[in-house]
Amino acid sequence: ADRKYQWFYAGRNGWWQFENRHCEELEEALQKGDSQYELQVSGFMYVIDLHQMVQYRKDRPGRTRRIKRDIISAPRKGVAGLRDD
Ligand code: V3L
Repeated sequence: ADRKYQWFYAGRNGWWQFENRHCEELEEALQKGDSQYELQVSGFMYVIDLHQMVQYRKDRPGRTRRIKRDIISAPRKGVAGLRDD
């Protein structure tokens, strides 16, 4: 189904969109009312904290990265590390 919102994580000077499958999973977790969701990024488990709106690698919880849910047309650097140009 078409959605109005996408999910983004912070880069150094802008936002990266989560890959599509992750966006769908996060949207589902949000609708279910989950406070946390775990997803796998290149072999590592990441915790997505849907209250604090941060993510962190599960084995390295001290280092957090901001996330946001925003409209699809929000400025982004690219998708999951792949730059738009
Ligand atoms: N999806 C994909 N890759 C991720 C994600 C995610 N949700 N979270 C972390 N990484 P950390 P600039 C990012 C990558 O937080 O120049 C971007 O995608 C993360 O990639 O320390 O700062 C770029 O590829 C990082 O390489 O656990 O904007 C890159 O940073 C690595 O996992 C540089 O982006 C460790 O992140």
